[in-house]
Amino acid sequence: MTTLIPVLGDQLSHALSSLAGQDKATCVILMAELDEETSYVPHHKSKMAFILSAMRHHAEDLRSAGWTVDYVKLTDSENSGSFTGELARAMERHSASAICVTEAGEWRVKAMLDSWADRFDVPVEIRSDDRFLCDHAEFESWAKDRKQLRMEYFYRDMRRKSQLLMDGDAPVGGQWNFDAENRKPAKRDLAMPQPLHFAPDDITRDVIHMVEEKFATNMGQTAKLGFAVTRADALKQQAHFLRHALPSFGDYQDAMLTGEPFLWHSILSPYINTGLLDPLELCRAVEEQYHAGKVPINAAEGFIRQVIGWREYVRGIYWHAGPQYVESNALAAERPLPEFYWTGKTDMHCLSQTVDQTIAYSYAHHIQRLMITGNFALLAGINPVDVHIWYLAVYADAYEWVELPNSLGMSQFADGGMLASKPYAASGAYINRMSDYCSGCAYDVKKRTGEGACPFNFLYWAFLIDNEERLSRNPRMAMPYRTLAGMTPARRDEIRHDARARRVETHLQIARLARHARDTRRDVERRAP
Ligand code: FAD
Ligand code: DLZ
Ligand code: SF4
Repeated sequence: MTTLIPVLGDQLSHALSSLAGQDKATCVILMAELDEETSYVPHHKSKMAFILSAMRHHAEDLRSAGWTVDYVKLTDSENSGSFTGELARAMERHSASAICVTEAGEWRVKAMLDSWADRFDVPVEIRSDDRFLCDHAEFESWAKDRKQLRMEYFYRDMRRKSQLLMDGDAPVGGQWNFDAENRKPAKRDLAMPQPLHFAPDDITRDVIHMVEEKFATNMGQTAKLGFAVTRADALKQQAHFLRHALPSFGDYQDAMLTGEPFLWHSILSPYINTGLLDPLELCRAVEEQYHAGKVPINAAEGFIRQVIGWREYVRGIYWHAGPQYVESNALAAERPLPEFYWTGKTDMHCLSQTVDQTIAYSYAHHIQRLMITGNFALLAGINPVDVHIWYLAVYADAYEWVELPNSLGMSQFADGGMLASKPYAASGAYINRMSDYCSGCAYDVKKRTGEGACPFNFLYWAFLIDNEERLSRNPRMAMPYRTLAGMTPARRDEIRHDARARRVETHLQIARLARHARDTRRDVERRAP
């Protein structure tokens, strides 16, 4: 009587629900590197190397803990390339009489898991993923009968539920949210923390070699790969963050600086999302730092809000919205993604900085993703599916459940406001306020139109003009639409003219890799459940 337990690449937790209460003597854990997973989008090389190496290390950890692990490598000649195919082969190898698995993190894989009960003639148990504070039923009951789903109210419930930073029924510090204090621009500082760099061991070197060989044309440089690939090392980065970066995390959460990809961010999302770190354990450690007087409330609350607020909320939205969420395109944006998203070759300094560091590290922090690459795509009217595929491919922490609501919902407003109350659209003035990018740019951030004007400026106003019908009644857009109303028709024409010219240029930059993204999109659509 053998129970087969498939463990997916984002389920690298010892406390995974499918392992709970199992008898190690009668179970075999199945882990598999799969063509299907390495190719559903053109993943960044570092993202792939990180996940595959973390999987191999986790398999070793599980063996050390007494589990039997059957591990199939990408290069194994019999590898069928799919979860279902590998499960079928393993069922035979082990004469398994039952399957137990933790639910999948996305619709595509959920459909696969749901098909197993019919496909295999043994009982299939799918357990819920208890690494989240809020399960599907709880989110549905929170969302039910609400006219608007807003993160802030959801977050307060999660604070009450977890009792993080609570004083009885009241929030510690007398406020739920200290975000207003978290918008300071940063200055270069010699004492700026840098994340730990973990040198590749033999396992990681093998994986890097395979990735470089098999995925030579994918984006990225594995040479700079410094991610932790074990829980032990991820815990070191967690401790390093708590000590060195968390105290200023709040103040500089929205800041951007040339040549500084990490600032005071945690760089923990790849570890949280694969399961190497436990989000609640991390939040309790952050709370402890606050109670020990080592970090201010705006840092502790700001960080905890990202994790039990935003992270849980976007997951709730992903499952609530259903598999067709990916097709939303409320602003009817249809232009393809410019090539510079893959190469970094653009004279817009904010964009080249963000894309270059993405190529180097498979990392950009939230405001770079939202207000630089996301904002540009929004203003330029790029098709949200192309944008989604890009974000899913390029970041080491990207899985559809967390990436899609952030890119399609938060940054592109393609869901028409299900997730965000207004589009995160901004002109160059915002970027200039929050970064030092503009001083090293070919464009003039103060110029709105004409030769040398910052493209974010005329694209911003053109975006408002183009979407007037859809957005002008949104109370949160009242201010910019009042300004627009004060513009003469000639001024509007000038803005439109510049935006059109820039979009023609954008079109000319579309090339091979953007086509690849479109092909991948078709592939994703074809395989959608
Ligand atoms: P920190 O700034 O240190 O924040 C701490 C933690 O809070 C993060 O590790 C993460 O777990 C959580 N967090 C913060 N903001 C969010 C958010 N909006 N949604 C979910 N969790 C959040 N995050 C992903 O984990 N995977 C993605 O694929 C992803 N795609 C994104 C795409 C776009 C367009 C945008 C705007 C945001 C996206 N985010 C995504 C959210 C956020 O940008 C990253 O979580 C964050 O940059 C990770 O870096 P960090 O660990 O240094 O985060
Ligand atoms: C992202 C990823 C990659 C690149 N490769 C694998 C893999 O080879 N095997 C695997 O089990 N998981 C991989 N993953 C993570 C999966 O895509 C993730 O577990 C699913 O999206 C389920 O949510
Ligand atoms: Fe970006 Fe415009 Fe500033 Fe250049 S001037 S860095 S394009 S915001």
